[in-house]
Amino acid sequence: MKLDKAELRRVSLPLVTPFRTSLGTQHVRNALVIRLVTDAGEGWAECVADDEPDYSPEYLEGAADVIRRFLLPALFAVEDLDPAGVAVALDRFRGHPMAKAAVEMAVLDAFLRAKGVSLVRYLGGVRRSVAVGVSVGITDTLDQLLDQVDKYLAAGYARIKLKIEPGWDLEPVRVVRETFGDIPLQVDANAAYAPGELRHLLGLDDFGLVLVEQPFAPDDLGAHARLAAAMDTPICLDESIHSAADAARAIRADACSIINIKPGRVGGYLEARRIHDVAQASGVPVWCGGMLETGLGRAANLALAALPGFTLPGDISATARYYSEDITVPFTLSDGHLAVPDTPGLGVLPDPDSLARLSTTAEWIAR
Ligand code: OSB
Ligand code: MG
Repeated sequence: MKLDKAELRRVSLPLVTPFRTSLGTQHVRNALVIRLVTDAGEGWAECVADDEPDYSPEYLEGAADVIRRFLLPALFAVEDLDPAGVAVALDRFRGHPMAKAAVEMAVLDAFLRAKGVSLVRYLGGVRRSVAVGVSVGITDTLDQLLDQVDKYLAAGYARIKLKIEPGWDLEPVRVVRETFGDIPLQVDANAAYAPGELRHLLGLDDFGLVLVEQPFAPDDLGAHARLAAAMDTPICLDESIHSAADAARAIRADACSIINIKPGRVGGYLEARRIHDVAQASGVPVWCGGMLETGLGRAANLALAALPGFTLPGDISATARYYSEDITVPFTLSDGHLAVPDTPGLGVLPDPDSLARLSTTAEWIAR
């Protein structure tokens, strides 16, 4: 396969509910959509880098720049491009996993579409639908939190994740647990705690949580290992894991017993699968995290979550939880599950009208 040109497009999708985490509050999802034109057909992808470098060092305009300036030119130079060749061609550039993941995803889509193979089949998925959860942001009041959780449980979500931060942790968890009883419940701190707050976090052990996600700084495996040794609730890492090698190190250090896999954070779906494999070999359950994806990323995440080691519900909610209009057809919840797309490539395409309506800029980059 040979790459001819690429379109980089910014889309802007208003969120139906503002999403507040320990990192900040988001009202709109601005995303980068990539369309590759190859001699075998087109491929689509989105880059999950956000407006600001807070969750990770990457941000949307930086990702657009590195894609335009370095990643696409390196791929234009490859004579016979295939999905595994993307990481090889981009290996000399350090960092930028979300930007690399996006171009790899577009190559995967073009390649698999041309071959008539679905992403779920290519990755080795074993499920036709996957149980999914919902990530509930920090709210101004406990009543607002209970209203949101109530609505999501009524919709059928298979588990609830509460965003926490210092000052919004034990009390909201206690109230949700007391109000809704024995539901699958977990929390995510997005690295908001200092190592000295370990004893305070042990208070979460009273609530029978599925897991505590990323309480401490991404580079502090030691603090996570100390908490894991002291706590009954399993520790899950998100921001700390950038590769299969990181996953192996974290497992060996007893810093986590569960891993959140986000393809963007780890440089793509192929590295995501390697993390799945490493975790599975160690008996560590994994689940698919979310970055408020458009329908393109949602489709691909569903394919990943169909792999056998994804035994916990992911942050892959129905479209209506995020957006009133998406660039693809909406994904709808059925009995707490989303169907895994099984047509060639990602299994979805942007709707031209929605894409045009939601786009703010578009540029072509030629070889
Ligand atoms: O830590 O999981 C996270 C969104 C942006 C950045 C980080 C995170 C999240 C989410 C969103 O929790 C989950 C979703 O897409 O539904
Ligand atoms: Mg997280």
